[in-house]
Amino acid sequence: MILDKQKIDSLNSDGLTLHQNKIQVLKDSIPNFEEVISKLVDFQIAIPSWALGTGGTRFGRFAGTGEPRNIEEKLEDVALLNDLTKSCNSISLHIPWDIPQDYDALRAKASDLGLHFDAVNSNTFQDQKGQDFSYKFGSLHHVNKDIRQKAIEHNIEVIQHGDKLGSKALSLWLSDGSDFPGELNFRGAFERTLESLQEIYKALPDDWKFYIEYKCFEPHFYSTTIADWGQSYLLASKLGPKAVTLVDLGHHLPGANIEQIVSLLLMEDKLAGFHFNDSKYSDDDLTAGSINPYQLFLIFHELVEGLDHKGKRHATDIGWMIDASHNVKDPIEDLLQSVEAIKLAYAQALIIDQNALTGAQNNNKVALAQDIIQDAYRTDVRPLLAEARLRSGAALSPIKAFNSLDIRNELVKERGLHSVATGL
Ligand SMILES: [Mn+2]
Repeated sequence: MILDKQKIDSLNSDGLTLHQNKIQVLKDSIPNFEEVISKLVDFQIAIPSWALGTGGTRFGRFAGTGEPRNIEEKLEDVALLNDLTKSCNSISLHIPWDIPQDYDALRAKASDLGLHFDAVNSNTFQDQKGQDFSYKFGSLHHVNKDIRQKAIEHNIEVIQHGDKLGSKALSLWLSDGSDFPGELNFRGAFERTLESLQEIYKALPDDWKFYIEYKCFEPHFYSTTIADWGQSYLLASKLGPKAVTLVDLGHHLPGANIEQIVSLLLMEDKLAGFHFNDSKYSDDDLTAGSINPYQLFLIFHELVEGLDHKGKRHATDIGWMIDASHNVKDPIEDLLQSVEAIKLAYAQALIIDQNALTGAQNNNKVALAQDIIQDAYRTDVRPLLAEARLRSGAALSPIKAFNSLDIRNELVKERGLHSVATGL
């Protein structure tokens, strides 16, 4: 399904007067208004192929309708999201779920839809049908060299798929770990993992990055071989400059100060980027900003300050991606909410009075420092996002447009009620 631009324009004209009234107030009060709008226009968030279908839990999955049946339809869903927001112009593929048949045709289709390919993801956290070996006791850290070799080869194959599509990063989340004390020699597991990663690193093209994700627990319950940012950072440091640490917001123990982690990784040029989601208890994979939007804002505050300090480009020098699972929402609506929440946090961070904040910090004015950042957080910046969308030809209100254009029903007409997206 391709969205008719005229329909979006006509919906936008209905809400234009109200929008113009709201934006005027912000124009008068934000000194760097035009700069903020242009940064919001540039800022794009990658959509993972696995988020386009309904997710589930280990207890079950309640299927959605009209889900994308193949990689081409996944691209079309991302294009829909992008036409509504002009904020997500790339897709992140997961191998082996998304193995392309014809690379040139897929690249051409993506380019026709105004999309490109973000990081490619490998998968050694489950066994595939017909596989004559098992990752039950791990992959890159496995005690058996032959199984480690299979996992290394899989990652190299993922690089090759990505290279043919124009991706520039391999994203690795290793589920390897142990469930019971005594099961695993931690040092041995770490050393074997490093050795395996070194083999994969050698296969990376020169202009690629190697994103190393960490996670504190799950699927294993006693230990994870890359459990926290320290362990990921240690591996990334030993591997070399292409290897960097990926922060998935749901992969921390409760109460972790993620914004501080982000600040220090950025300082060391070791921050790969993000998997955005939100959580109440652990790795809940909920819509970004749905539980703790203030934390998201504090993370963006460190990002904006740290990227500016380094002279880096906000939009392109870090990998921005959503990693969520929607068990009860329409995946497209959920992704629209995530994109909105991420960009709201970014916009709030962009309007912080940095000079005033530095002054307050240097004079130990604690209450003033808090007031300065909360003044930005409590500003309603939704019209800034709407203005950025309007200027890019997207919808003033993407979720309203999704519903009034009856997009899910149109997709059901094309794909059927019972189509199921691969990957979940
Ligand atoms: Mn993730």
